[in-house]
Amino acid sequence: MANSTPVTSDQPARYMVTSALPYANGPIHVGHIAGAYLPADIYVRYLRARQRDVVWVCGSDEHGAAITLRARKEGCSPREIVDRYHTEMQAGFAGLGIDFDHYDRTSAAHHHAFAQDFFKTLNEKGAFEVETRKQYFDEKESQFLADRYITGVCPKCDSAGAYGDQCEACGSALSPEDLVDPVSALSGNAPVLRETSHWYLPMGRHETWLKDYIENGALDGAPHHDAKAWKAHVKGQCRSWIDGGLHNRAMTRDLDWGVKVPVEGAEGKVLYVWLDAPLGYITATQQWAEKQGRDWRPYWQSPDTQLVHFIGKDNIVFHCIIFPILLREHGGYLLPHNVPANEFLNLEGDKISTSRNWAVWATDYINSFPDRADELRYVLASIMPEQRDAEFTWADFGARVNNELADVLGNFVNRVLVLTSKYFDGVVPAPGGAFTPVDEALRAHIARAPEEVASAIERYRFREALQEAMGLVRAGNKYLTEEEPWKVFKTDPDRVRTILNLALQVTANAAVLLAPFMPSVASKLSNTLGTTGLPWEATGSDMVTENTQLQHLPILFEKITSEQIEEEVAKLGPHNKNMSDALAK
Ligand code: B3M
Ligand code: ZN
Repeated sequence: MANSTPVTSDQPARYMVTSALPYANGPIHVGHIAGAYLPADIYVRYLRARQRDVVWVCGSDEHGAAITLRARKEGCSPREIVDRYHTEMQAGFAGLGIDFDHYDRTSAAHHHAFAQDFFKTLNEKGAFEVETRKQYFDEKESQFLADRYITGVCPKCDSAGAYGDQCEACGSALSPEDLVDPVSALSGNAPVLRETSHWYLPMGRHETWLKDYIENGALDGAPHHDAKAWKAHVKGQCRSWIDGGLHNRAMTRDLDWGVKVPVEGAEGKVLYVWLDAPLGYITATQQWAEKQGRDWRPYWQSPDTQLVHFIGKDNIVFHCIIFPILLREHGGYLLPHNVPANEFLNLEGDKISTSRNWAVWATDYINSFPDRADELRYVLASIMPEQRDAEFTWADFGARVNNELADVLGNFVNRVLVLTSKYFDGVVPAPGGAFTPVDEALRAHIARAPEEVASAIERYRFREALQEAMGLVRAGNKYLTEEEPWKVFKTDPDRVRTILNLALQVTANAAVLLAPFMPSVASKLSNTLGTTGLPWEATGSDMVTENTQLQHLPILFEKITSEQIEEEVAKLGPHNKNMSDALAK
């Protein structure tokens, strides 16, 4: 971002923020949003509001078996699949106000070139060991089976349908040979073993520094990041993966869709998608820099940059172990300072599933509730699976919109504006006398709220941050109800001037504190109060200027009806022809 505030000693000079590159093999749903995108959007909007130097990139992950399998099912090319979903996913993000600085795609030529160059450097530096091993092979399809081409029972949690590279049920990263009763996802047959050569990453070489990096936040004996700031479940998953043995992991695949391996003897092979995709963060930053006429290097290579990856729990070891190994082996790159992975969001008592159409699709929500992205953002932030899995239900969505947004925030703002209009023609009154202890208590709440929200956001505790911001609104609501300006006006209009001035100050402060969560609602409020553009640093005290003419504000939140809830629940499941057909082909 442009000019940032002066950097204090405990602040990084700049932030490099990424969100997991979604596979371009299906639309975006609320599980994606609550996992890796909304938390990052809240974090980055907050940093922008504080005028920090931050870049946030993402992009479509367009290689990997999931895409080629879908292309095969639909009888089309992988290119057609990725083009469709690259466009559709961006529409879903945009519709929910997910505002990346740049959204790229890994099928782009610039990404292939960079990834190939990165691989060549690793290979020249001896980062790999070429091994010939027996690998599962589908004789009917005459194709080797890796990653999602092979499924079986997860050895860690006994779930069926685990993939060759990870189990979506428990998030464990696997290898095909780990699977119990493996089956080819292509022919359904039991695979045979056949020899093939690949470039393996000998991860065991890196165990010592990795343990220090993850457990102590240290690199080469020097402090790197605050290990205590990493989520316990993230460190826990890394610990068990390391303790389970850091086996050599193939970084190439026998496939034709992907980044071609750029070395002799690798004909017919492509880069493993989990080598290629994380490099997409760097190539997306390069594209951003090119668009902006900026230099990308400080964001990935300067030690005074804070590198943060927002992901779901099934991507933890790829971001905390494999990608750091690759970056360190290559040399010259930062390693992540935090990877605040979220857990999973479940839906109406079941796991979200694209193939079973058990999902709330971003574009569907936008069509059903136009211009109401902020309500979904509010509810997802309120239930965000930060430390454990969470549950989205349409009944809870309706209850939170009605009882929290409409009845607390909407009601408070409406009363303040209606009363100011009724008693002072919509012009902001100056306080009409000395503050009472109750007034001072509210002013103290206004003063401490920004730091409470900021501290929670900077610790990636977005639910807590939202509660603190809404706590200020609740305090304003309570103040208005207890001070009863409508009863006092006849006898003491000056008292009402004070009450409404303070209530307006609460509204203006809440607008800024809520902006990372509900950007559209926040800008409507600021516009009404004449406080548009005031930065985060303006919060904590008076923001609304007396004698300002307040602008009209329509009702902020229409109530959600039980019919609407029933209609949305009825959409779930494979029976919903239009969506499930599109997805389950
Ligand atoms: N495409 C997302 C997933 O596992 C995966 C993330 C890549 S981030 C570099 O669903
Ligand atoms: Zn499992």
